[in-house]
Amino acid sequence: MSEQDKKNESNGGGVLARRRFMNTAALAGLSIGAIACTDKAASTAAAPVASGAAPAHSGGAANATHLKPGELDTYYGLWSGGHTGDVRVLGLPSGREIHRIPCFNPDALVGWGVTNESKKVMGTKADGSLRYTVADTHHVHASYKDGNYDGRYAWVNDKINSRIARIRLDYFVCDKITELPNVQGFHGIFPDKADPVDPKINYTTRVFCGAEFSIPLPNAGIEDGTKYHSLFTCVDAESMDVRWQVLIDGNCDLTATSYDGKLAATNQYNTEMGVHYEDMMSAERDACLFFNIARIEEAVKAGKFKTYGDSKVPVVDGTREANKDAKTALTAYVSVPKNPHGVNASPDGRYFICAGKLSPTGTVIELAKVLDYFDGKLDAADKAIVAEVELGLGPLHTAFDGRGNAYTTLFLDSQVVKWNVEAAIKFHGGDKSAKYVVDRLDVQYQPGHLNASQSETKAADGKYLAVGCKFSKDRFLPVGPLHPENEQMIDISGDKMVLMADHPVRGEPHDFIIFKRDLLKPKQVYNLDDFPLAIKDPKETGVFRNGKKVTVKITSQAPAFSMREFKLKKGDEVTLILTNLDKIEDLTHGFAIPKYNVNFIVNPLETASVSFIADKPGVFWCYCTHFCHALHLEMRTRMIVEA
Ligand code: CUK
Ligand code: CUA
Ligand code: CA
Repeated sequence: MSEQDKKNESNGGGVLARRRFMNTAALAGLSIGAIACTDKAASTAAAPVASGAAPAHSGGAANATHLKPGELDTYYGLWSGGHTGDVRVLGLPSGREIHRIPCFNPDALVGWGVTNESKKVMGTKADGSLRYTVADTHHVHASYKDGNYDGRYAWVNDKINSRIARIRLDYFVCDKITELPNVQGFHGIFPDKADPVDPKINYTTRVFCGAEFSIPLPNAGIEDGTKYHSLFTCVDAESMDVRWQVLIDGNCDLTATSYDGKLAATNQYNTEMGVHYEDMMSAERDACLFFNIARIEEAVKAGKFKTYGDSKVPVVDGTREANKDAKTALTAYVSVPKNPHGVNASPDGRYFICAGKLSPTGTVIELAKVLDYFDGKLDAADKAIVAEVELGLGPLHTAFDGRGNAYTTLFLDSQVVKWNVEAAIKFHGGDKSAKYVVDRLDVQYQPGHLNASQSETKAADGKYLAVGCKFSKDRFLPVGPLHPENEQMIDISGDKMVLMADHPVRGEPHDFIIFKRDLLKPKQVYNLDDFPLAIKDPKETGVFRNGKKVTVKITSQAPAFSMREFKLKKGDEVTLILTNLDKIEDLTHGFAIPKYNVNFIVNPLETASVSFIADKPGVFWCYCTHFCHALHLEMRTRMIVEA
């Protein structure tokens, strides 16, 4: 621990002299300076390695991420894939990447964006080509039942094109994508955990989506930013249709939901409605904006909404002006310090925590008091704040261990700070002897998200903490200008945090969740009936012609396709359907057509199809691209296109 850290601890962690935050004018320079400052980073690099090598409380912690060959991990991690538009599946504590689930972007391994089925999920233009091929995923969250993950679905956002993708966790595939209307910069995402009205519905039925950027509505080219608006969106968890939206003041960044289903919230860093960054940080405080879900749904039912442009989605009014009367308000704006980044729900169900980012503070909001406000029992929503304590520089995201402690990343300090929520509330209440900072750990470097095992569930178990460090600098072999990010695994089972491992990861993962492996029961073989186009018997295969429209039906069973050759005529409009009749686990085949830009796989008992114009005459060896058998190279069929 550095001298300064000792000093901080000795004064209860409340006064962070070195970290005392700068005034507005210095801020832009500070954050850029801190990012570029390799000196500071290098000088702190040695400490955690030493402490990680000799963990005080458990001799094996440093090796706890190492699994012997053949050993399985005990936790799943679902990681946002960042710009690759997919969701990465990790095993933890090893940090091994097991799978990638393509969602928003094409994927060459499985043929995502190549097959008709995946293109239908992704969305196409009139000419059949993909509507979008870039994405920026940040946040992955999964469906709940009784306050824990139920293994049905996970959702991930695409910030660039404002899309939400759903993943079926039985097959680990994306099955639906919805583009949100009326918004830009869809960022925060969180499923609800119960119904606000019906106690029998103790599972996820809605997913809330916050839009970060404000735009004119309708989106005409207007320069005056004071005319822009942001919307908070509710998507139906089953149909993936957009149920409703709320017009708000300010912006939506991240999203959190309460365990009773009554409240959702988003942190706002731009209550100023600035269009340039200095305007966005001009106010000393912004807000955590709460949504009263039951009242919003009542308002929608009662027809108190409008619509914008082509969208039929009902939009209710959640602006400050329209929600002054707490007893009827749909929204409550709780003032929190400067440009907060992140809002997280504590596993005991009592608090939402916002991190200050441009203020060195964490703010604890008591949900019972927010409900009191909506009942008209509290005159100002701001009174729901039960703690606002200094944590360190650049606090971003918070995770929980289920033992009353919160873990917050400090972007500028390159640290994780462990703090006790009840002690922070006491300290805030005037008991200056309450030491709420429990521990600090240097991480490498500039951490964004962190999450603990089961953190955002009632079953938070406080074993592992993963930290997504945005900069890796000197932690890996140099590979040119683009550095990987550094995902670090920390043992949080003791009082002191112990750094266990570094893992390089391709940018930009942002957020992730970690949960016990027995919460999922994935299937490893498909069911033929899952696919309307399935070819159930090799005898049904052949070339079926209807004028220029041709359907090719083919099956695969190692080491052969059901047809050794098939004939087409130049100009045919072809749909090729392939069913893999192998029903053995792990027996996947591929199907590539040279010069036709086709490659996709079919897993056991899966059916997939592709459509193309047979515009090039010749012989084309369609071959299996997935190593399946000793005769894998021999597994081919000839596509003969006659001129
Ligand atoms: S934002 Cu990325 S580090 Cu999308 Cu959750 Cu904070
Ligand atoms: Cu079938 Cu390789
Ligand atoms: Ca601001």
